[in-house]
Amino acid sequence: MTDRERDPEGHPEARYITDDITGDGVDRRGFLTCMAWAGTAVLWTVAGGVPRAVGLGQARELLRLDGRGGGADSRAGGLFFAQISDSHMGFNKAANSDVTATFQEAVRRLNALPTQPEFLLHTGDISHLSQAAEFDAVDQMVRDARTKTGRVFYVPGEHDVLNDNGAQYLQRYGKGSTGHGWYSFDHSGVHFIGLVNVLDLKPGGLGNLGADQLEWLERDVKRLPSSTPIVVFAHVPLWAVYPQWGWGTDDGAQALSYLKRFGSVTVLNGHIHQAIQKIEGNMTFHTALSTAFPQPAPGTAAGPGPVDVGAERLRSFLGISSVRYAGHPGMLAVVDASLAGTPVAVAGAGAENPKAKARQARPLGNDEIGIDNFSFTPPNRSVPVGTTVTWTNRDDVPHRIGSADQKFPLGPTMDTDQHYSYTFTSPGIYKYFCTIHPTMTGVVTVQ
Ligand code: CU1
Repeated sequence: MTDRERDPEGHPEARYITDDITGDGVDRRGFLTCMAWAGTAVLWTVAGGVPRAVGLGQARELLRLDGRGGGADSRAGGLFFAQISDSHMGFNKAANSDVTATFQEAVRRLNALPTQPEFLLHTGDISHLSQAAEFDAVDQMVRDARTKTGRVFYVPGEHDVLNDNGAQYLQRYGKGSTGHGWYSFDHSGVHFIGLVNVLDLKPGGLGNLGADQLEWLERDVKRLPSSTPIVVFAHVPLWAVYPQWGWGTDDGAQALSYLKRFGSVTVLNGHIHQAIQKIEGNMTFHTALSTAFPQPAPGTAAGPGPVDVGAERLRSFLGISSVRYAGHPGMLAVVDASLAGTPVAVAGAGAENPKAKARQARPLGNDEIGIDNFSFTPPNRSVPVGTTVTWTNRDDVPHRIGSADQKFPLGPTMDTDQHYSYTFTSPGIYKYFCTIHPTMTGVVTVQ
């Protein structure tokens, strides 16, 4: 890590990345990695491309979040909506043994907002294991969320398309969408675009949109005047948050290139379970908190994955976002609120998961490959012809073994402590990857 901590405005927790850590040429100056100060939330305003953080007290004044009405809101015909993400219904590990309760709390928080949102966006990982009962539970609970239109707009996360290439997701949530479930709609003069970047993932790659979706996107925005405010939402960040952990989208830059001419573009993502914001020109990028469990700040742990912060602290890591357009050119605001009503917390260095650690400490069998902290232990294995190799998932999230060049059958989705075995009967080099987290790669050499 070459990011240095500095304190731009006297906020001790503010941390900016000042150097380009990934070498992909993306300017990361001003990439804010922590928004954990200023009451329950931080609000950003953008004027002339210069981000300005204001405390919640000022935010209330500025954006009338106190619900007293009038003011900037009605004068400008503003739009207010809320984002919820990564509910992981069905998850029941140490990091959160009751994701139902925290989801219900998120709904209560939404219902307690001083202004009723027009609608909700859910940016994916609705379920943890793509089970029908998990989707049903969220569908049931989300009905209690009060919005002006009663609508919830979804995009899938990788956990929602685990076993069927997204067929079930599409059947449940994809009405009126194109391809694997992408779509756009207009509301209050804002053009919303829901993208799918969790399917057809390539070995060693990141999130993926694919040629069909890119073509559709280019066509979708062609007819719009550049003054149209745009909101793009997708599960995996469309920008390179931390590619080492798969937190980015391979062809995200191409998608964003179609939006460069627009005066106001807001990009909303989930997936990383923490609020990270970046502002680049007319584009604002923002990732949402999860309602289920936190994940570590980029590079502060052996890998991504659920962090057990203890039941007492959990709710300060979880939350919802609300987004408001005040209608002024270039002015927009995303506010994160934790379920605890306290400052949003970030799991930093030293964050760990004792149960996963203990599981991963077990010595591996002779022909066993461990899956620990989103990597293979060991990543390269040589075995004699006829060996049955067994992969064991020792993480708190599901993984799935796929051959990089279709030389052996796709394994099942493995939850914690589940296995996949395959007997290699001819010599060769067998490259494989996790089809859910494609940055995870390994090789079995059969001699
Ligand atoms: Cu994986």
